[in-house]
Amino acid sequence: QQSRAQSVAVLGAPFSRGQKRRGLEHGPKVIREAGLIERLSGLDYSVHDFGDLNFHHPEKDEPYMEVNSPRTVGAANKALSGAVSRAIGAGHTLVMLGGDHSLAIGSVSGHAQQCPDLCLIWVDAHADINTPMTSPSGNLHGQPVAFMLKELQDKMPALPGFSWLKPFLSARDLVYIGLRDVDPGEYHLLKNLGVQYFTMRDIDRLGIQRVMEATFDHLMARKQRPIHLSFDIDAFDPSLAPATGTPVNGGLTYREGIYLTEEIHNTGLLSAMDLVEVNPVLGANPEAVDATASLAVDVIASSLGQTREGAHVSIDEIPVAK
Ligand code: 4U7
Ligand code: MN
Ligand code: MN
Ligand code: MN
Repeated sequence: QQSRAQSVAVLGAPFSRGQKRRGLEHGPKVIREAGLIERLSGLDYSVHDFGDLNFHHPEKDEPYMEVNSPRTVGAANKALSGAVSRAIGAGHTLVMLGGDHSLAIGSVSGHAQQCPDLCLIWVDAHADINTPMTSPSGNLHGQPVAFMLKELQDKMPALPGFSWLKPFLSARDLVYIGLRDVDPGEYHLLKNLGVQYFTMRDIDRLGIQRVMEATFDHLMARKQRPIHLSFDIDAFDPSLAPATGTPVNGGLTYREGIYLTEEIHNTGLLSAMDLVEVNPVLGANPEAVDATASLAVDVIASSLGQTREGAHVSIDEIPVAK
């Protein structure tokens, strides 16, 4: 029997300025409408829905070097970081609903404030480790990991909006799963820093089960520690998660994604998670949006203990026939 935190905090972050398309700000709404709160309540948690953060956007936010909206993204993440830190400090397991993936800066840093020894599992088609100088797009949702890593401190310019943030994570405390679209600068960083990563090719070769074993062996080699799961819905194959901004063919199957999250739950160490990059505006039709949002709910529920076996809620005995 795994120990289970009794309370889950759900926090929406309706924010999309880490990239250029609109629609990601509606992510929290469509994930809730797909039944998230009911599903988590059915898992025997007390669910605290903290609602959606209210982000204030500065009026003028000129690009800094090639980076778009630095002040807006920096301020949103500062607010998110504080909210996440408070929720985790109050004893909740935190679920952050994005929004674009730049929000992981605030979410993981707020978590790290309460749990300095956390480790990070990043499930994504992309590595999101561009620095402002390597970024091909200038979009901050492709850069959040670079802001976290201590090893990259001297590679990061002082971006307006980010003076509140100090790098807090070591490269050895991070594992990627699902990569299949990595930029040249990112590949260089992954290799140079010796980051542990499993591409879709590695999943083809090893199978998701051995990938998960290797992930936990790497992260928990010395001791057990709290897990932050940052889940970008574009890790899934676009046939399953079409409503997202940067789809890449050849992604996770439904069963690989669910197995991955079941294994994370089974560690008993999940302390916070992000579910990001669900963009209802980019679905070709309502069915595509519903499929993507309901997949997001499945991922969250499975991370928090929903099982295919059916054992997530225990009953005392079967009623006797009358
Ligand atoms: B996401 C990209 F260049 N690497 O930096 C970039 F390919 O949060 C894409 O993973 C980033 O969805 C994708 O802009 C960010 C690009
Ligand atoms: Mn991605
Ligand atoms: Mn991402
Ligand atoms: Mn994306």
